[in-house]
Formats: sequence, structure tokens, C-alpha cells
Amino acid sequence: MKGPENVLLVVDVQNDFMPGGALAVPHGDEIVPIVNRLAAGFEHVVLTQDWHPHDHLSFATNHAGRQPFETTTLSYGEQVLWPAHCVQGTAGAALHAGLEVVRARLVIRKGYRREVDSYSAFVEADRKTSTGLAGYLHELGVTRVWCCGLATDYCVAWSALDARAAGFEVVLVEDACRAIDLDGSLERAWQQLDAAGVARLSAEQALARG
Ligand code: VGL
Ligand code: ZN
Repeated sequence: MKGPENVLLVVDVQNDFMPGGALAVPHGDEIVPIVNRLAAGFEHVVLTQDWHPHDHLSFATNHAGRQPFETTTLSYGEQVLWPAHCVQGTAGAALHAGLEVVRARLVIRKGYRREVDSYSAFVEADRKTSTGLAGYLHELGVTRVWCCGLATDYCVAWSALDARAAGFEVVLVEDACRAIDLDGSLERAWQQLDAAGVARLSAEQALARG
């Protein structure tokens, strides 16, 4: 079991990101048993939950005449317009029922302000507003963040990059993630992750590393 300097960050394993969900990530459900196996190897597990108000500005439906997967400009810059997803309190926003999370200590809910999206678990899309997660982890003596969940190229990548920026060692557990892959987003994410020094391992390799 990985000790107190390690945390497993489980990103957005929610119904709306599963096949059939509002913003389905292809094969997103395949990660659930892998994440469960991984989580059993960690003393410290933190979850994130995408948690938008119904009038959130990342939703195409809240911009007249705009379609999902187009981009627009918000106060902080470019924003992809998504199908409405993970609306606060809905079944789509709930964590996947098969996720074994009784031992998770903290759930970070993000994207809850109408005007600002938050792919990252650490810093909102305005790139200024902290969620408090870095401070929480530093205060508990965590030095290494292991990332998994959905989607590789959005919320997982942004969280991993921000964890690096906050001074943590970061490992992305590749087979415990699945991607949206919109217009080359996965390739771009890997380039940024590699450049930032984010390590990649399989779940099996991750668990084998004491
Ligand atoms: C995500 C798009 C919009 C994610 C969340 O979890 O990767 N992607 N909201
Ligand atoms: Zn979202």
C-alpha cells in the first residue's frame, strides 16, 4: 500500500462521461475496475467531480446558435462548448455506481461557478482561482500525485500539469484513463505532459512500485 507521501487522484468518474452519458468518453466505463484495483493500493485517495450549474457557460445550450464541440471566447480565453453535462445534483453528475470509493477522503467539486470552467482539480480555467487542493496535499506531506480518470486529454491532463506546477511528482496511470480526443487534443496533451515531466505507467506497474 502506498504511504502518506502518495495520493491517488481519481478524476471525474461520473455517469455523464460514461458510454450513453451526456458527454460520453469512448470506453470510459472500462476504467472503473482498474481504478478500483489501483485505489486499493493507496492509503490516500482524493476524487474530483465535475459539478456545473444548469446555466454554465461551458454548455453550448447556453450560447444561442452554437453547437457542442465548437469553441468560443469567455473572459479568460478560449473555451470549448460542451453538451450540457454533470449538472449539480443530477444522476449524470453522480459518481459511477461501480466506483469503490468508501476510502476516499476528499471530493473536490469543480466548475460550479457559472462563468468559469475548471478542467483541473487544482486551478480553475481562469488560471487564477485555486481549488485549495495543492495546499491540502502539501499540508499533509504528499509529494507524489498519481492521476487517473476521465478524460485523459482534458480534466486528467490539466490536473496532472497543475500538480507538476504546484511542485508535486506526477504519474499518470495510462490504462486507468480514457480520452475524448477532440481535434488532436490527446496528442497535444501527451506533448504537454511529456514536456512537463509527467511520468506514465500502467496500473500494474504503478501497483508494483512499492
Ligand atoms: C471534462 C470536458 C468538460 C473532463 C469535464 O472531465 O475531462 N471534459 N468537462
Ligand atoms: Zn465539465
